[in-house]
Amino acid sequence: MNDTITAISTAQGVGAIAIIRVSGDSAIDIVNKIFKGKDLTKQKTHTICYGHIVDKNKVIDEVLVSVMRAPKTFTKEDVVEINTHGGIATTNKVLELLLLNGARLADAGEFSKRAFLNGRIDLIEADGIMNLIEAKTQVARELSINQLSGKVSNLIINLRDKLVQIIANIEVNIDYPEYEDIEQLTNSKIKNNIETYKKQLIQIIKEAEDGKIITEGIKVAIIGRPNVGKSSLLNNLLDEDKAIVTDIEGTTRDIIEGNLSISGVPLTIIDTAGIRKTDNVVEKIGVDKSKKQIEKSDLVIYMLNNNEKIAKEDIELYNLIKNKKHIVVINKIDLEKKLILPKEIKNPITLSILNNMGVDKLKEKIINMFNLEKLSTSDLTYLSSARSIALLKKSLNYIENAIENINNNSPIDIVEIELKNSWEALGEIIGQTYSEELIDELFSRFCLGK
Ligand SMILES: Nc1nc2c(ncn2[C@@H]2O[C@H](COP(=O)(O)OP(=O)(O)OP(=O)(O)O)[C@@H](O)[C@H]2O)c(=O)[nH]1
Ligand SMILES: [Mg+2]
Repeated sequence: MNDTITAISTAQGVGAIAIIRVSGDSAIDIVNKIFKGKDLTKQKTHTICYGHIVDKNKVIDEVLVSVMRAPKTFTKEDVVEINTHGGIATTNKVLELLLLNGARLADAGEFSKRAFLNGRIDLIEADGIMNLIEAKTQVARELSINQLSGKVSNLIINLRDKLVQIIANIEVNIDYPEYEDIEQLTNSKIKNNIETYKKQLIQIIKEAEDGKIITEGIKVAIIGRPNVGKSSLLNNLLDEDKAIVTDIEGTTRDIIEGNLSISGVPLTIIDTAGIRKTDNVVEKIGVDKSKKQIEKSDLVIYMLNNNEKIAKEDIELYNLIKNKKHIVVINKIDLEKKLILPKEIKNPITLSILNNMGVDKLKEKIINMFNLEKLSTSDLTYLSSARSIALLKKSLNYIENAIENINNNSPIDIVEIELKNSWEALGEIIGQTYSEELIDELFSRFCLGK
């Protein structure tokens, strides 16, 4: 028997109404103890009753109570939702009464965790709930609803199915070599099947990386020496004077962030302190922070000044970013050209932020680099969490091992082990094989009452 949990499911604060959710075997009994109106224990499932929440005989609030009996509920347990008037004092008082009468305060994400453990949702669908709550753009919302509805889970279920067919065929061949009506798999035949399968897996990984961009957005760091115009670019992109711009080198000392959306994809633009050797303690901290931003970002905009000769620091900085996704921009083309671009730095976009020239070209380049135009028009049946992507890649790794074993003419049962490992990694994505800690970890990211 599960204990009965409760939490305030709406955002805490002043509002017209708030919802307090109760789930578990005693949900209806517990609410019935503090409810004055119809006897809730006698109500049919999925009905709403009008009444009052009372503390002994004192009325706490006028409410509507929804009674939903297992199993057709979010958690597959008995669920009661109390619609109270919004406001911190009322909701907290009702919550307190529920706790006094036998409910336990739910952990963050515990309702969703129960939905998962009771087989109502899988882990991709759980991710979908979380992503939907957090979606900031319409594209992210659409992707999340596809995850929530099970459409994305089917991708994995179908992949696993294909793999199981190959595994089953191998097993029959090993265990029943005398069965002649079952196709005898040769190494070359398996190889073809596995190669086709591998292609599909790679495609899903590619799309999942697009999905990650849609839900999490793209982190863009603007990096360059002092005074090249980084803060000017941030302000131009955001269309506001967010960062201080002066002609003094080392103006920006801390990280400044702003958000904008391009083709429905959220971009976080990070303006950093100009990177140079400095003895100033504050500026030095800023420079170190800038270098850390390079690591964290998905895209680096590397900025040079058209009006200055290339410096040793420019080259050092370029070496730091050249293996990351990056765009080279040359700013201040309205001024005399003193910059001679070294051969290794290629395809620059030229800008004069002061005259608002070239920024559109930069945006276009970002759209092309991340395929943003295509993303917002595709059917958005993508995985998107870093966890799923890591597991897809793990699964792909095993497939690659299997192909290598086939090429080396290893015994077929060695190949089969790799295929089974690959199948298990896919199972972890939907939560078919999971450990208790992982589940706790995953659901603790949820907000309270979800
Ligand atoms: N002529 C010209 N000046 C520019 C242009 N863009 C920026 N500036 C000027 O260059 C100076 C430095 O600009 P910032 O945006 O503060 O440069 P920064 O890279 O953020 O500098 P730090 O914060 O010190 O690293 C300011 O005086 C800007 O007005 C441009 O396209 N042309
Ligand atoms: Mg600056």
